[in-house]
Amino acid sequence: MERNTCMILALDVTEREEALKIAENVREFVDAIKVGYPLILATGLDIIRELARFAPVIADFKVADIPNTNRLICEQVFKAGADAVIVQGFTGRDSLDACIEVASKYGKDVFVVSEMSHPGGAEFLQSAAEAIAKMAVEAGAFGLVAPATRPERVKEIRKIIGDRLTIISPGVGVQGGKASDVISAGADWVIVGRSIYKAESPKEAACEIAEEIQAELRGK
Ligand code: NUP
Repeated sequence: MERNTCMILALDVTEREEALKIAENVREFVDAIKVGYPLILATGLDIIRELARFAPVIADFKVADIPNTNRLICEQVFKAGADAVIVQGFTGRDSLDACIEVASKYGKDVFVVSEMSHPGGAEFLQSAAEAIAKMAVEAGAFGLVAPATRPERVKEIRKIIGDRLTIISPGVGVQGGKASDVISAGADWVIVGRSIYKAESPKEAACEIAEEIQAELRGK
């Protein structure tokens, strides 16, 4: 995944046509498109290949099962044409290893959730975030998912992992996070969903956030 705009579109719409139209409209402002259960359950796994025409696709399945089941899930995801998969870290090293093993076979990437961006993400998961981040480094993951709603936590996580992993950060816009803040805290990419796909003009909304990120990067 090339780092140009530093933005990933979270495409949580449930209509195929709408998904393709938004992806085409905003492609110049995003480095990847993240899809998850809403779109895939509504339209089928083939949507991954259709969207891959516009940008690399990250499959956000937050895979969280025993190693064998994780392996089976990741096989399906990469066979369907995804460039990366998002998995949970709390299930432990063996479960993560299974995902990384499959990803390596396909030459693809694994992102591990270290801490979630919603208020409940601080309830149980936050206390394990540092340990999950360390495990992700040791296991050879490509990156972490860390919350744009808590830039101070992204900073902490960045200190732990150094430059060994990339950080993709959801929670910008509707959840309250600000793109420039979390980029300045150490995230490599922001993930933006509703602020783009629900906007009157998704293209203008994406352009605005992309400009905010570029201004922040220039100021560094
Ligand atoms: O901690 C997380 N928070 C989060 O919002 C991990 C995620 N994967 N996400 C996803 O990012 C969430 O499922 C959605 O697809 C996207 C954020 O969307 P939005 O709040 O910008 O609409």
